[in-house]
Amino acid sequence: MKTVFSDTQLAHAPAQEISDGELKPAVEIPSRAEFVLKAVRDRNVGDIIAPEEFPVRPIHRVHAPDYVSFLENFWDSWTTAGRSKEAFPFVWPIRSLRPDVEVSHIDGLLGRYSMDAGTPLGEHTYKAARASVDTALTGAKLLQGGEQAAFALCRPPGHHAGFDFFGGYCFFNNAAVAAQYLRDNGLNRVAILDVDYHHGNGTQALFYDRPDVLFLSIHADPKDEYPYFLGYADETGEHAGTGFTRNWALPPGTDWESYAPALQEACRWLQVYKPEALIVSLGLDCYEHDPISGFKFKSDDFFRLGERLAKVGLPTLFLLEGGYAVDVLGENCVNVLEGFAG
Ligand code: OKP
Ligand code: ZN
Repeated sequence: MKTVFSDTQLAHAPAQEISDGELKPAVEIPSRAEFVLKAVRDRNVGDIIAPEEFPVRPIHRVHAPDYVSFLENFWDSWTTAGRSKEAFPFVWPIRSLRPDVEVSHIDGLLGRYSMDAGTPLGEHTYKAARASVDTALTGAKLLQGGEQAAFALCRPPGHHAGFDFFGGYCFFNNAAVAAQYLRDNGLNRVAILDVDYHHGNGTQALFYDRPDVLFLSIHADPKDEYPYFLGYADETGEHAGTGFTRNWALPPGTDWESYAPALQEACRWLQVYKPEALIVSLGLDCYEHDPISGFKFKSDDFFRLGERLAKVGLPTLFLLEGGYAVDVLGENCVNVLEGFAG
C-alpha cells in the first residue's frame, strides 16, 4: 500500500493550546506525522510518495470560498493587528448575536470562522493545511488509478472542519474533499467511515442532506466528550440524505470487546450501501493511553480493526485524523494498515 505525505504538512507547529483552563503544550504536533512516517518505513508498508499540488478548486467544492480566503489571509491580518504569536478565537456569533454581519477585525473573523478556542493558528497553518488536502486528494487519485488501498498521512487532521469553520485541530476537511473529488471524477457512491474517538461533526454536516456520500461514525458519546453538540444516535440525515448518516455513540471506557459490535453494524451498512470506494477517517485516539481520550484499545486491537475493514472488500483510502499518544502512534497506525493488508 502506498503512503502519501509532504514535509510541508510539518510547517503547522503549534506550541500551546487552551485546555482544561490553562495553556498547555499542544498535542496536535508535527512529531505525530514523523512517528507515523517512521513506522511506515520501518515496517515496509510500501512506497512513500509526495502529493501532487492541486488547485484550490476541489477545496471550494466543499468549503466556502470566503472561509478559504480567511485562512489564506489570516497571518497578514493577524500581524497587521499587531500580534505575533499564535491565535485563538474567543468570541462567537451564537444564537442572539448576528452571524450575517461582515466584521473587519481579525478577532471577529476568528470567531466567525471557528467552533472552538482549542485550535491554535499560526504563520504556516494555511500552507500545511493545503498540503494535507493535497495528500488526501493524491490518495483519492491512487484509488481512481486502480489501487485497492492507499494511506494518506494527513496532518493537520480534518474531520471537525465544516463548510466555513475550523476547530478540533482541523482546518480543511480532508476526508470530505477527497470524497467530493471522487464523486466529481466518476464515482456515484462513496462511503466515509470515521473511527476517530471524536465525532466527525464537520464531515457529517457537509453530507447530511445527501444520499451520494454515506457517513458512518463510531465515537465517544458526545454528551461526555468533545465536540458535545453533534454526533448523537438520533442524527440519521435529512431531506434526500435521510438514512445516509449513522452514529454509534459509545460510553467512556469502551474497549475492543464492546466496540466490535458497533463496527460490525457499520460494516453491514457498508455492505448494504455498496459504495464504489471507502474512505476511512483513521483516528488512533481510541488507544488506552491516549492523553486526551477515554477508550481502551490495546495496540493489538488496531490489527483487528484493519482486518475487519479488509473483509468489507472495497477500494479503501485510509486518511489520518487524530491520535495523540505520539510515541506509539506509528505502531498503532501501521497495525491497522497491516491488519487490512493481511
Ligand atoms: C481532534 B480529533 C482536551 C481538549 C480537547 C479538542 C479535541 C479535538 C480532537 N482538554 N479538545 O478528533 O482527534
Ligand atoms: Zn479525535
